Amino acid sequence: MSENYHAMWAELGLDLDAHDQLLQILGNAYEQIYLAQKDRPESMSYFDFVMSEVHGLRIRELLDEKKAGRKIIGSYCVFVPEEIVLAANATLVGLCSGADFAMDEVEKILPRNTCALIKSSFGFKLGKVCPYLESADMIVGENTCDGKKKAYETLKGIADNVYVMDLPQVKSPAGRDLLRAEFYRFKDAMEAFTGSEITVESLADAVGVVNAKRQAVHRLSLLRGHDPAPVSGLDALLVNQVFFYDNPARFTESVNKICDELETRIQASKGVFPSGTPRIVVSGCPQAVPNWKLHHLVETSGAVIVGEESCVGERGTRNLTNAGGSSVDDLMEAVIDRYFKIDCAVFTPNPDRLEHIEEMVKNYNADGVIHYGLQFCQPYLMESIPVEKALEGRKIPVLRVETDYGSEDTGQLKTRIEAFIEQLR
Ligand code: BJ8
Repeated sequence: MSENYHAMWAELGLDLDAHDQLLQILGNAYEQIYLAQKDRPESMSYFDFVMSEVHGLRIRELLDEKKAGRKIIGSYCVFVPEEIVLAANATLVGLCSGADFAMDEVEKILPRNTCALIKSSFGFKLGKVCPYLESADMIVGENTCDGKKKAYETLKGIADNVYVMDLPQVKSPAGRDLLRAEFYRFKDAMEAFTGSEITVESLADAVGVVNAKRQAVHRLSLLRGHDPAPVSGLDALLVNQVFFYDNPARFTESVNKICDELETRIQASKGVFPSGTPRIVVSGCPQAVPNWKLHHLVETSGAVIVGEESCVGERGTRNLTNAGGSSVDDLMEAVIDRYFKIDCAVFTPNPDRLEHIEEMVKNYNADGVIHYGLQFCQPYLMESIPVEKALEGRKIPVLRVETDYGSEDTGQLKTRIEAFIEQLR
């Protein structure tokens, strides 16, 4: 980190010793996993910088925004509409949930058999080590899986200003009506909270900003379809992770810059792995920073990851919002349409997800799929069985992996992943 941020972190109420320890672990992991990669695109240096300052400079920027009167809104799910947040003159940030922290404390208030992502979000709060959470003026929870739903009830007891959004579980007209009602309720809540009315101009601008960000990520996704792969899955995963933290306009510009460089690489047939390296699509639970475990294991075992069917990946970014509306209501309908297409496993039934996995396999020339399920995540673990059967029926090899954020199972996982990659050769 280029400067000392201790005073800022202390003011946010972080536990400085614990936070220093966390940054040390994060820094070491980044060095061993990211910086050890060969032939990375030069423009990834921006993302290296972002990561080195993820709890420093970016937090200072958010605090400066707060001083200037802007509200910071934290979330744990891609269902929270960034367009509405931006249009109300606020900033949306993803909250820390990708590493185990303060687990002893967490297990006093959550059952042991809760998924790592939920436990992690509580660990960052109880351990006082997430500056995003401590900077947030409002935390938006969403009623998706049962674990999150019940966890937000508990979160209200340990964090201020938790707002819970209800969400449908069925893609029916009634389900869409519920999403509409909840997005309008959220719009009203944001306007009241920020004191800024959402106008046609502010909403249209916000739709444009978020669409541009998603378009840049789509551009990157398509470039990953080339053989040899011009960028590693690890680096592409990082871009998808930073999507949730960075200033949107700067992020878009930086992703487009990488894409320019990758296009030059593709013309020169330059890749990060040799042509013919087995290509894998990962599908399943989201992987938040610093959860790089699966990608690291796969890419140090002789394969390359060419796409993530995940909320930190295409499920979160794939559809754009129709920006053509000429009233707030038109634009709100377009936003609702866009979010109603998210094929999270909490929906029942959820056939679109299977179609999307197949489409990704085809578009990115993948040889197989690894289904990534976090231990105790019922929606994705349940769905992994029919997904596996359906893909195998279409002759697409699948490996189902169930894991957590710990390192105890890495040896065993690596053996299974290596055997799967052999099968793809
Ligand atoms: S839209 S995937 S970001 S809910 S891993 S907490 S599902 S038990 S994260 Fe998600 Fe929104 Fe859906 Fe996407 Fe529950 Fe499973 Fe834990 Fe999960």
